[in-house]
Order: sequence, then structure tokens, then C-alpha cells
Amino acid sequence: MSEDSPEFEHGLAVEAVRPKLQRPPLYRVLLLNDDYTPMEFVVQVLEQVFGLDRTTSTRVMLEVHTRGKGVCGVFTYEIAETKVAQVTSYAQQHQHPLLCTMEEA
Ligand code: TYC
Repeated sequence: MSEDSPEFEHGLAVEAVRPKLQRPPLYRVLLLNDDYTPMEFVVQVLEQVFGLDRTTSTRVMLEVHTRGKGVCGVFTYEIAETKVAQVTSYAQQHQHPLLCTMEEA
């Protein structure tokens, strides 16, 4: 008998209780402002790592520049962690002090 078709016991159809699925926790990935990373570099990071278009990338970059931090996207834990690592490594390769962090959404 297959996993999810009802079994018959004493003439009654008995179906296994389905386990309740829980949504995974989500994490915001944030960029932090600094005085040295070029604006164009930040826009490129937002396009390349987060897949944002030029207009959205520019808006997020300016939000970070004027307010100190801004959200690049919301992801499950491993994806957020990978994006933070990609931004950090790319910034370090180009010797920019750009900081990227994550927090539970
Ligand atoms: N403040 C930077 C500048 O004036 C630009 C910048 C924006 C840096 C966003 C970091 O996350 C950042 N060149």
C-alpha cells in the first residue's frame, strides 16, 4: 500500500496524520554604510549578488548611504549566509571596507 492512500481497517478508511510543516525562519541581509566604498561598487554588488536591477540597486545603495543600513533581500539561513560571504569576499578582493550582515526577519 502506498504511503498516502488510506488504509481500510474494520471497513473504515484510516489516513495517516500528515506532519505539520513549519516555514523555515527567514533572515534579512543588510549592507552597512561606510565612508570609503565607492557607490558604483555597491550598486554592482547589489546587481551581481542579489540579482537586483540597476534602478533598485541604486535605490538600496542610496538608502544605505543616507540611513546607515539597508535591506538587500530576505532569505533562508543558508542562502543569507552565502550572500553575506559572497559580498564580504568580493569587497575584500577589491580592498573595500563594505560590511554585510544578516538578522532574523
Ligand atoms: N558612503 C559611501 C560613499 O559615499 C557609499 C556607500 C553606500 C558605501 C552604501 C557603503 O553600503 C554602502 N562612497
